[in-house]
Amino acid sequence: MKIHFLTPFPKMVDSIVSESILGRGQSKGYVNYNIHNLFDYADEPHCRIDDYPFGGGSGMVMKPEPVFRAFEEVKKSLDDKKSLRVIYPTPDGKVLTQPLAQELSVTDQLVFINGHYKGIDQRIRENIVTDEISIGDYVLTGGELASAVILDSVIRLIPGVLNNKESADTDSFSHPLLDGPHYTRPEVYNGMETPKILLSGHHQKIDEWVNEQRENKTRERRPDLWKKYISSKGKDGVKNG
Ligand code: 6GU
Repeated sequence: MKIHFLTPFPKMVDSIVSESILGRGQSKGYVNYNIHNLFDYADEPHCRIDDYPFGGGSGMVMKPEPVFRAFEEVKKSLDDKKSLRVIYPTPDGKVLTQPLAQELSVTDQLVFINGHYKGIDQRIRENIVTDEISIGDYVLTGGELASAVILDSVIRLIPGVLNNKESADTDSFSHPLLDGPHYTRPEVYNGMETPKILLSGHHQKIDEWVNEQRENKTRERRPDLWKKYISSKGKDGVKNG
């Protein structure tokens, strides 16, 4: 997978993609990151990438020229026979979900456009961007951290990036219930015990216990997921569909 970032903060993006699983994805050869500094595509002598909004209002808007020019440069290295998604992280986008991460993880080429200030000129959104994605209902100052969240959710799904022990297929959200509790050695730590059932060796009983824990947690914390779960199971008298 080839990944490009257009950003006013290239060092921030570099530090994110160089470490951890994202960095490993590149060193193992599954992905390739290319970071483009938007200031390199701004007009001399002031090299401004933002300006006041037409029509007034607070906050600055990112100018179209640096982004269109940087995208033209990126296009030279894109393969138009391969799939491409151009992502603009924004709080007014559609919310990132596991199915969307899965969809993006099978794309050959991704471009992230990182906005700042009040946002980016609408013409960029209409002519370059294919996916406007939010990572939740709260506000961040810039797109870099949101891009990192989206990217992390995508890269870990590429086969080979995670090893078996980190495997993605038992995650919450690849399952209709939230994940349950986990314990490891020591069996008792400072008087805090591991539930006896987990040490019993009765696999069926353990599965039942874990499922009950997951159901309780989901019912308490995520009524939205719980509702979907019971209706798909026809539980509590609620029928399918
Ligand atoms: Cl994707 N970007 C910014 N700047 N803020 C956000 C967001 C994205 N998602 C939630 N808040």
